[in-house]
Amino acid sequence: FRRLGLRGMKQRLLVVANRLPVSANRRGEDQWSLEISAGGLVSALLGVKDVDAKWIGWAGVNVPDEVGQRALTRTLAEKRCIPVFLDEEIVHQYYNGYCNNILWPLFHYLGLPQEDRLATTRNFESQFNAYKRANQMFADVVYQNYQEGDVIWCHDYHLMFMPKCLKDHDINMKVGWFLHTPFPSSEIYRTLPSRSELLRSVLCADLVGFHTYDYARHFVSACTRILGLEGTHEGVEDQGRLTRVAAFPIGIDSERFKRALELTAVKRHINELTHRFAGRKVMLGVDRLDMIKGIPQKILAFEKFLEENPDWNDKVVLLQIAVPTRTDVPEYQKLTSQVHEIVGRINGRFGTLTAVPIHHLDRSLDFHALCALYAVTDVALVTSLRDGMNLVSYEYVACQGSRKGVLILSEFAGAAQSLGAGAILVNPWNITEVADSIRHALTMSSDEREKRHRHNYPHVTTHTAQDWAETFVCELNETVAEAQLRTRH
Ligand code: ADQ
Repeated sequence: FRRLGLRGMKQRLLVVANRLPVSANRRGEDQWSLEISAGGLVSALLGVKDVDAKWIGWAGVNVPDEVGQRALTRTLAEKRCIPVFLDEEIVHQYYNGYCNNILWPLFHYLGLPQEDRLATTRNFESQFNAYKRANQMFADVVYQNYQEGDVIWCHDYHLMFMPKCLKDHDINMKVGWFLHTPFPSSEIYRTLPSRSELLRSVLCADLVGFHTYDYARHFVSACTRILGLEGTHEGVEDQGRLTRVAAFPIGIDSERFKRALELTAVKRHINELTHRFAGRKVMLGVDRLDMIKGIPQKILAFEKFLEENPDWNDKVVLLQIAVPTRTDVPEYQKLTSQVHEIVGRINGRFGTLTAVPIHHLDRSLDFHALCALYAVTDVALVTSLRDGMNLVSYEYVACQGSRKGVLILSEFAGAAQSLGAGAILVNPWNITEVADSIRHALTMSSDEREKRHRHNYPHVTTHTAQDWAETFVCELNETVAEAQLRTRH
């Protein structure tokens, strides 16, 4: 039944996420151009085929005028996207404030903001109110587009208040909510002032999903400890109503990567890169420039490796591709300068007139360039301090069909649970351990690389994004059907 999935299904799926999978740029009063945006959720859902799905979300721009809003709505409709229009003030309070300044660091174990603690405490209530208002605005757009029987799939920490908004409107809506970040231990979560209200809202969903069993367990224990509810092996029970809670590890569209590697343009790019880095081993990091990705820690570990292994100095290069995000936030600006400073120092220290050990790019790469880079990489370094899953590790493995390169992977990324046996797992805070792992990876025998690859490659190519979405939606349908049966009896 599950494998029947969404194919051929008449049922419509409304995917609701903070951001639409495109960025909109205004070209004239009523002219817009669209660009696919980088990001984990986008990559995952792009891999889902044969689904009658529509996206509802914010297009990432302020459009105060009606002409512009109507034109953008029309342009987005061609991509099956429906915009939610948020003004600058609400974006500031809801998105920059509550989502990115409070929930994001908290869910990644960085705690509530430390600096300017009083200002945060003072602003907290107005930001939480803006968060609820914004969630209500997303829900309003869902009501306008909802048809009976639709499945509504809400995504991520931006929309924790949506299940309540939707069920208050119509208790019969089928509502699922999936979290792309970790759900932290209840000891961390309970510091959040709005902890109970958010949990109660999420529990209004029929199905609540996480990347790993651990995150699901943390969520259930938060409900038990904070709300005093009963956790069962199926989920959380409140006065006879069950909210199903389960793990649905995300995947990628591995075929898309494999196909890209067959293209002439990509093969040419691979040849150019191979030529460019001839005689050196290539190490690669691809991350959004975010504190959770552990980029400074990774570069410091690489420095330690160079320090302790002078014979490798001009035989290895680290390519770090970091796409800037949240560039208007001072902490992110600080992180960018910190990374630049460390890279500059290391290149000054270990570079020669003809080569530097680190190439750092602050930008996004197009898909084909990314595939070519993955293909020529001997060692990928994923050193997130915390990460819901981490799709870069999956993408790297998918492009290693012939090279069988080594993945060094943080034990604090959700991916460690699925790719742990094939990767070298590290504690990213332990720079010595990461430096040792770099040496191990660079000198690994082909037998060992082959063995590790044999573990990870089948996993990445069979647990795809499409499976993930199909499993979630089928489970949601089943959960609702079972609940209806229970109420009838
Ligand atoms: P992200 O934090 O965005 O996603 P990740 O899972 O690594 O992290 O996905 C990033 C995506 O963006 C990948 O598809 C990657 O190829 C792309 N990308 C990153 N840097 C890029 C660059 N410089 N150029 C081009 N493309 C780039 C969130 C969670 C993750 C979770 C995903 C999916 O934080 O933990 O795995 O959602 O649920």
